[in-house]
Amino acid sequence: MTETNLVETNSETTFMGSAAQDKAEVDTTSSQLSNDKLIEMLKSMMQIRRFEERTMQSYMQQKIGGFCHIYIGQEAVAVGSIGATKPDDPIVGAYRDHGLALARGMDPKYAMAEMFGKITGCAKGKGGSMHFFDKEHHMYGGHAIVGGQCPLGAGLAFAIQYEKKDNVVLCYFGDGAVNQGAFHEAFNLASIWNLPVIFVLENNSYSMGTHINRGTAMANDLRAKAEAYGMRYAECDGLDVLDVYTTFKREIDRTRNAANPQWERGIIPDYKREGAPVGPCFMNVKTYRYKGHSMSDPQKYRAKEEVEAKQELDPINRLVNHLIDNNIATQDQIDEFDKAAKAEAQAAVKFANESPEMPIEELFTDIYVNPYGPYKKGGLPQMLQGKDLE
Ligand SMILES: Cc1ncc(C[n+]2csc(CCOP(=O)(O)OP(=O)(O)O)c2C)c(N)n1
Repeated sequence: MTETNLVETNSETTFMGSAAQDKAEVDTTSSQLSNDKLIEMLKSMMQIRRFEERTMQSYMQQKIGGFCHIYIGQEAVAVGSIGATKPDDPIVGAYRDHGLALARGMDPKYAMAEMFGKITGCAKGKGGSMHFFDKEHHMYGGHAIVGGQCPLGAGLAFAIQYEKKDNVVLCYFGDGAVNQGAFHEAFNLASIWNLPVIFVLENNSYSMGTHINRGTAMANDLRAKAEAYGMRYAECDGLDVLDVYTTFKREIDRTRNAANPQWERGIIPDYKREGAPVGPCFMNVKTYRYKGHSMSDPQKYRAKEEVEAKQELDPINRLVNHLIDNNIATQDQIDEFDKAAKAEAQAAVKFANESPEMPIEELFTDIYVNPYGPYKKGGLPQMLQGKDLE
């Protein structure tokens, strides 16, 4: 592995109340969330933040190999959007997938073990950071090919429509993906078939090191990309979990309701008729990642001041302020939640450390090998039978 590690791992956020964070406010006007739900969302964001800090530390200690993309800064996107789904609504995403998996309910132990390459990992340690998968929680993978998950999202939605279920798919991708062919093909099919899918752009402004304005035509008007396919478009503030939640709740409900009657009638809908709700939606969520593209990113493409300014709007601090200002939780309670999140992340590392390595035989399971393919005459080469490795 040739990656250089330039990310600081010792700097830790403290989650403070409003006195320390004047700028951090959340828009609560449209939110009708119960106090329990708000606290649940805070705990979920804290869980991701503390998990990711431990992930960075473990990476620096070389417990984790390969590429590793950290979700810090984007917690409100996963928590707000997934918080608005039914537990069996499928989700699928890109390689920046830790936050999505945790928000969907994956046990952090299995997530950490996956990155440590251990058999107890969510994909038996074979996928690593970029390929979390959790069928039980309807998390259909992190996918490393930029935009590759867009057709998968459309496919999952097609299956829902075909089986006349009332689920909605959330398909996540970064701003780099909007320039991929797969994105456009998926948009086209989703639109003409009125598929129940929300395409979620986690718009953190940067691809690896390229600002969206340098790499994407019409970057300031992404609505055009939805309009080109006759698709509904919506936006929300990805640093404000309540805005994310309420916007997603509205659009998920629209998608769910739009798809059902057409199944009943068994017809392809004339979804472009005026006022008609349409199934698929393109959701532009404006967010920010505080860390580099991956653990090996020296971040020379953006100013420190820019990152610091965004950190003033930290999504976790904003919700903390809201809870304290509205007497929903005290600072002491918040400290306790945070302590629990830290302990859980630490326990995940311990579990991953102590888990057994993947047995060598596992290298030959869960893969597709065609024994009648190029090896027809001589049978499988020894390597593929595992003999070279005995
Ligand atoms: C088809 C393809 N091309 C190039 C790459 C290399 N690559 C990995 S991540 C990335 C940038 C993607 O950025 P974005 O979609 O904005 O996601 P973010 O990392 O910001 O979440 C690139 C070009 C790839 N994985 N797949």
